Amino acid sequence: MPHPPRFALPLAPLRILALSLGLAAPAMAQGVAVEQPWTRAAPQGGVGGAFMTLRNTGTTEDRLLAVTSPLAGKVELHETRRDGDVMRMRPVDTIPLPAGAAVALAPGGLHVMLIGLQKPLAAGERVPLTLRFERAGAVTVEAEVLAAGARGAGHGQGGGRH
Ligand SMILES: [Cu+2]
Repeated sequence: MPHPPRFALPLAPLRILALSLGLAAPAMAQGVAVEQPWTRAAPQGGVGGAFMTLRNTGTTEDRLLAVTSPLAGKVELHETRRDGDVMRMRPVDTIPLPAGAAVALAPGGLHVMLIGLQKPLAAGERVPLTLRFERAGAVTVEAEVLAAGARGAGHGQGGGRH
């Protein structure tokens, strides 16, 4: 005889709670937190920016040295600079994280550039990113894929998850 439905019902809220906790908890290692990583839907072989906030909660300066992803052939650290009327991206060697600072990687500014995507990125998927810091070491996070053209991972964006 099958279980009455009332035994199955509590599982759904629990699963939603677990998903929410997974989204809210920043990945952290020795004083560096990686908060709200996100990227955008993009075609296979394409490029895409990945964005997040890097928070140095320690008392010593750290630096983001490099990022890798199993879904990108190459990953670079980029800054965006105004050049006359045009915004241009160019690679930077590292991204400094002063003690106590929160550094925003955001559209129009510093960002992680995913180059040569191994597969299409669809909204709702997750992209593993491993960030390597000079002091904090490696931190792996999963960037949430938002819709193409999304401007941020804040409230009210990302297609109804919140
Ligand atoms: Cu770029």
